[in-house]
Amino acid sequence: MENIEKIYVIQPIISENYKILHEEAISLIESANGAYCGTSYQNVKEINPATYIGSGKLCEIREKLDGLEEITILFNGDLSPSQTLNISAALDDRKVIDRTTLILDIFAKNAVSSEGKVQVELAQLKYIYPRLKGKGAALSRLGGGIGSRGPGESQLETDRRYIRYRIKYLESKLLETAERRKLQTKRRAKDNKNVIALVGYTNTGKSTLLNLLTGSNVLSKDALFATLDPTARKFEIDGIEFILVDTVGFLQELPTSIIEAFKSTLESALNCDLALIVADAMGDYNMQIKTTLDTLTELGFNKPYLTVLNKSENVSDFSGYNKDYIFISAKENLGINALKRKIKEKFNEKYVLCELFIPYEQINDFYKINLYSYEKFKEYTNDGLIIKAYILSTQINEIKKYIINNN
Ligand SMILES: Nc1nc2c(ncn2[C@@H]2O[C@H](COP(=O)(O)OP(=O)(O)OP(=O)(O)O)[C@@H](O)[C@H]2O)c(=O)[nH]1
Ligand SMILES: [Mg+2]
Repeated sequence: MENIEKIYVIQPIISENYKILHEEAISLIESANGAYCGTSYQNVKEINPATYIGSGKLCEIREKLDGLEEITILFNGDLSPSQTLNISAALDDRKVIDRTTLILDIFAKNAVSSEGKVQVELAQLKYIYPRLKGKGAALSRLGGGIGSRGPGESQLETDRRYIRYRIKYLESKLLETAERRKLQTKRRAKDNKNVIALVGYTNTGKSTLLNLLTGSNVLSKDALFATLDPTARKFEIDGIEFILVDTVGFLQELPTSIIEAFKSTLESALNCDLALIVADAMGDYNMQIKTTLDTLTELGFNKPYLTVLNKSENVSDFSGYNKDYIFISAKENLGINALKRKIKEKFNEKYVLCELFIPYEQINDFYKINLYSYEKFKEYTNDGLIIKAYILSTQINEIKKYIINNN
């Protein structure tokens, strides 16, 4: 069994949301299989360029931890390479990691697909590269445990030139996959596949919802960043087929190196026809929705979306919420029909339900219609075919002459 690493948190207080950031740090530690063992808070009015927080506070922390062996320090913010080294030196040479390193570590632990692994390795190398300038101490400490897992591990001891080369290589590999993905998206668009993307803050229940809607069994668990690879599954609402895509979740202040690395996977979800932005009704859903929308905007997202508040099984008073939110509980299977109705409403702008009569002489036209319709009902009569189907509204003109009923 893996040795459980004890992690002590230094929480700088810079903005009002430090409490949520701290709670998230504890979840991140658990998601990395570490054991949280305490926190020192520090007000930061001005960042100390050498050590971020003041040296007096570092002395205090050193004394507090005195005699305790094998404790890793998580600085819950972003440190420069020299700050990492200086803090480590001030704390009896303990191992110091920052928030990005911890997040990258979880990504490395959870990456399954080869593309996911490439993306994580790239983000790790890009993060580590400027840090290799430091003293040998930084490198020797990357020997194992949290902050140094993952595909990049064996490369960490080698020189910067190799890492530069490796970054180029991984980037070109990702470009190839991105091209393939573009083709797949084009093909889906050509087949008029309706793609719905599940996006939102991490741990809000996106994968649980995917499992419920599509009868699948993808990994869902109480951990941050359980899902890294996009998963696509089919499901139907009243005979219309949809493809539901589950993706990596977001977190406030997610390092840009990670967003950059996962851009191509996220883009495939962003090429959807509709996005479901999932948030936690019992959590800080305003922050979650804002973080999600901000990240999506950064990625050029401009598709219609519905906001879904999950985990709402215990919500009794809905008056404080925005009236456009759709409340569900993916775990308790509540509100799912209403959600499906809303999804269909969105797509109704795209489809018209029609009844058509096609004489057998023109039966070839039926096969054309088939390409862009969803059939509900079909009957072969003496003179021709009667079908009831959802037809793409953009294609209605082509088959106008066959319509006998249009509602
Ligand atoms: N109480 C409650 N818990 C839920 C509900 N839906 C999901 N969960 C739990 O929330 C946790 C996270 O669920 P996931 O489906 O893995 O969440 P996710 O958004 O896919 O998370 P990541 O992939 O890690 O970003 C799991 O422990 C689920 O069992 C719900 O409706 N109510
Ligand atoms: Mg998930």
